[in-house]
Amino acid sequence: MSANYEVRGSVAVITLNNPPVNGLGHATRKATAEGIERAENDPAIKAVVITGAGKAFSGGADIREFGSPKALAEPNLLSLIARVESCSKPVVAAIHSVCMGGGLELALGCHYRVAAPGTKVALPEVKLGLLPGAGGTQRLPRALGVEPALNMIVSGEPVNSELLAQVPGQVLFQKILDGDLLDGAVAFAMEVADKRPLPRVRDLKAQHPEAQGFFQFARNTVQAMSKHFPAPLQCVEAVSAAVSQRFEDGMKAEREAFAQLMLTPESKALRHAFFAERAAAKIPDVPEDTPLRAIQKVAIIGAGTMGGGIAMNFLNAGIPVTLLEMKIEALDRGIETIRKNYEAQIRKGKLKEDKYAQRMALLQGTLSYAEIGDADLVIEAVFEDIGVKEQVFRRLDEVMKPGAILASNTSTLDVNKIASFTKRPQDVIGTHFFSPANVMKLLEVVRGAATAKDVLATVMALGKKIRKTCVVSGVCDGFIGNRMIEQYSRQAGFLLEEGCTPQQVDKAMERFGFAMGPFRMGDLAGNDVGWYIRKRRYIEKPDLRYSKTADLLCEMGRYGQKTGAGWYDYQPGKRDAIPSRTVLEMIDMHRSALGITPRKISDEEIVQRLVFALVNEGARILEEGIAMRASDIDMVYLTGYGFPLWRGGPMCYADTVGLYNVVQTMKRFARNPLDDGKFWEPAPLLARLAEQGKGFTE
Ligand code: T1G
Repeated sequence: MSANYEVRGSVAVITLNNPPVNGLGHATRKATAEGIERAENDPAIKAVVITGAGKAFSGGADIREFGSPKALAEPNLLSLIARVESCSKPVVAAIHSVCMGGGLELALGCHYRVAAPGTKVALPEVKLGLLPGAGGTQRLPRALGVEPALNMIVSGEPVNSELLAQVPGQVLFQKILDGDLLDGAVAFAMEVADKRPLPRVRDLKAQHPEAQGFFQFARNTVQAMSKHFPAPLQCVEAVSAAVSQRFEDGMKAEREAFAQLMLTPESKALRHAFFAERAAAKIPDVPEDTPLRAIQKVAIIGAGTMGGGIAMNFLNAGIPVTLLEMKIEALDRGIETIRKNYEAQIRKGKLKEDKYAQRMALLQGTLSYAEIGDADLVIEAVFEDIGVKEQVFRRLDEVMKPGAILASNTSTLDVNKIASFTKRPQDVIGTHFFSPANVMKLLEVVRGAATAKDVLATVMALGKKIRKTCVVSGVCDGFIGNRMIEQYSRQAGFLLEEGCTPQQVDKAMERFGFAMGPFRMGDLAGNDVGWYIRKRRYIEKPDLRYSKTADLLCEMGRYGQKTGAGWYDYQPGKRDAIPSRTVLEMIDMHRSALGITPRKISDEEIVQRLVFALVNEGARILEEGIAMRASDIDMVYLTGYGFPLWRGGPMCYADTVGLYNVVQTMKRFARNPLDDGKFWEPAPLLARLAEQGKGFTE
């Protein structure tokens, strides 16, 4: 698939045609350049229109070509755009739906641009750790103005074509065309067919009245963002070159910056994350055209924090929800919490009153199972105890209509066991939401041994509809995320015993890029959650060593923010974590009881012990088939646990470090006299890949 050529009267129409989003791959670039050549050499042709087939004008350079010779094969994007711009006949870009990255840069090389209303326009390269590398940083400031152009380039966010067309002095869009875009574009092309000289964006001046001050302000603004990856600052410098240098020199500066950024680990990680998110939606043994079950009504059992948050996801997507509780006080409290959440969003200007009313109108409460029998999907969000789950699922099996999907929000329990409480295990699945459920993007979709393929496909599609990143997990204790975080938490506890303070560990992890270190995270989620799981673990796996510090903390009633004290102290009603003398004394006493003399531990060791603990358990999860691919594990950590996006997730990060180096470092940790000699045993898959010099995500 590449680009089609047709003639309408005296206008040649070149249609980019590379599904799904007309990525400007080599074949497409070549066919487009040939189309320009053909139109230029045909005396009957007076003008050219370039448009896109299907759902986009173009999603930009074909990122699947990145790193392959195809990306630079002539005509590369730069030479194609130069060819369009040098055409002796007017070239009009007819833009609809999506026009991004290299797609917009191609349009900027055209002499004119017309767009359909609602077209989303963006230069999102910065989100891939890059900058626009085909003239975007030089042409957009000339076409749109320096400030709006820089905002678009540094944010990477899409903007509506109508909005851009209103920018004073802009020449990005000559027309916003209602009706048939191609007809309108051909008519416009005929209108300008004889106009000369042909307007080239590159001939314009990019100007800003106080350029020096403006760019210094811009550098300061992006400084924080650029702390972890260089792209945002490079974007500012490239746009600054558009103002201070000749076009050719600015293009050269852009090209050099692009080439450098392409090689950075951060850009590789961000591109990995981009594809990882899309790969996670694919289930090898479930065809993409699997018929889905209709989900018109959802019921949720339990109106607590999780149940209420889960309900909001469906209300936000316009799906009616019935919330079921056992007692009216709990039900009222649950509905009131949802109301308060929405009202807070209204106060922050994130939600309009009419939308709030629409959503609340879709919510019903009930105390009776009889009233939820007609729901297409029911999600249980009750106490994390298998006995309670059994009662609920036996009841659901009695009342739910045939074909209803029965989902559990369990965070660790055995979904197969839960399915066995029903006569319809094929309709049972796990939907593990992360707290706060209406905010966190991650949804672990837990596939039971009996879960039907259409049930899995339906829940995955529904998850996308409620704007979640769905990752399929097999059944094991903790699924993917919590199973790995348990090893991460074990190491965090050992670090305390060996000499660290909670704040030292948290700061090290936050400097690495985590949204929150393990101890602040525990105080937020509730330290009693882990305590409950460890009590179960001590019985199930008595030989598994844990630091006692977390238990001692809970025995002091320090569950975290919800009790006003945890690993840290908190002022009443505040969330600022204050280092706690009480906790430090507890840790000191515990070290003395163990006969441990605390030692100085580097940030590097802290990060390696916590992240490699994740990696090693992730390798086991991969090997057991609990996760379908390493990049799925990365998606879990990027969207559910605050792992830094520009490091691509734990498995991608391990590849960046090199698995050989990871294993060697683990062997060094295993020599720690305080280590139990088992923790750092490399997972067989990790050891094998390291031996072979391979990575998880290649
Ligand atoms: N190249 C190749 N494939 C792409 C693609 C691209 N640019 N964008 C999306 N896809 C694939 C995606 O992997 C998925 O494939 C399918 O299209 C649907 O995607 C020189 C160098 C365009 C807004 O960063 O933001 O130009 O999984 O599920 O929700 O300066 O895709 O189905 O096989 O996201 O409708 C800059 C990235 C490139 C745009 C459509 N462009 N894409 O969203 O569908 S760098 C981008 C998006 C560049 C130049 C530089 C979105 C979308 P599959 P989807 P969607």
